[in-house]
Amino acid sequence: MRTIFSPKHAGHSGQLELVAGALVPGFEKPSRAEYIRARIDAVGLGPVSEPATHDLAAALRVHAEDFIALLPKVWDMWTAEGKSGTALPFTWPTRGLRGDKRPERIDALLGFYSFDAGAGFVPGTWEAVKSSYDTALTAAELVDGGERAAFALCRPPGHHAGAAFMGGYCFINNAAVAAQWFRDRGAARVAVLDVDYHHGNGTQEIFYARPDIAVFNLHADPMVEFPFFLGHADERGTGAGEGFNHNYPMPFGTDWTAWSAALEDACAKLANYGPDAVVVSLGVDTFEKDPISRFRLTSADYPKIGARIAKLGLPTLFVMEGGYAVEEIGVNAVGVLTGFEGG
Ligand code: OKP
Ligand code: ZN
Repeated sequence: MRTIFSPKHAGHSGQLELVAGALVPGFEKPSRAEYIRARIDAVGLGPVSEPATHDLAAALRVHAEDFIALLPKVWDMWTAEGKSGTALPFTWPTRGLRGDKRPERIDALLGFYSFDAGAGFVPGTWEAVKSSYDTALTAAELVDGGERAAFALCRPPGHHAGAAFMGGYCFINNAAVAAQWFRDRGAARVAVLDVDYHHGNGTQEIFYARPDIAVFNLHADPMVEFPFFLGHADERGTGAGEGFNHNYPMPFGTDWTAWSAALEDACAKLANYGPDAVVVSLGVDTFEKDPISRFRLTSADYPKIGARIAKLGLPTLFVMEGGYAVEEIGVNAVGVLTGFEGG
């Protein structure tokens, strides 16, 4: 399997996040991608190449124009106000405030276009976000060109980013961009299978009213886990999209036995849907030693995930999402891919 990877991810580094009452170095750090990159060579997964540069047209198919237009400007607007550190919001237009008035200043705009303070900007953030987007599209082109599968080693991740908001370490929703891109290239139906520990709220929101892109999400129960405000089992889609969104919330402590039963159900429904392509939001923060998560998958389980996905027999794009146990992230993420290839 070919991998697309950009060294530009590394510019998104040193950003701070709020954890348990303190601003601390972000869990979503460059070494994550580097461990995965190294593991690809160690197991001989296949060639690794850099993405081609794309314009933002594919992003605008799933994201609002005003939101995308802001992203390249955030850091300059932040420093123009004399601020430094990590560009983060601190005010949000929640219930009782006005979400219809777009404020002018950057700190307010960051709140206007986000749902948490988890997508902080540093000087290299936009270039990394853009390279992550280019990575997803370039890998999607490989699959569209006839490869059975490809791996988009995206960083930062994307599945929490909605049509007009960022959050949860995510800025552009790479998996959603790729799914829509397959549709625009002629796929009649596309499925997104999100196996990250956290609910992919952004992907769900983007496709919620649509029958042509079905979304399957396996994740920790939002009653007790981030992103908290979406991801329940009764969210099944709306209007023409009703019945095309499938959530599998699971409790803390979920192990392979319970998790794989959910995967089996999702794969059966996915196969029945009959998509022309599958986009896998590949998070490995379901791992037992993940520092911010509470599932109990082991390294031996990841190849089994890949093998089950391979059994679908569909053109498959793997898009990297979460996973924060950095020393094992390569073994686990690449384990899914080698499992897919039957090795
Ligand atoms: C992104 B992805 C840590 C708080 C973590 C954000 C989690 C984002 C996960 N104490 N909050 O889905 O892996
Ligand atoms: Zn996650």
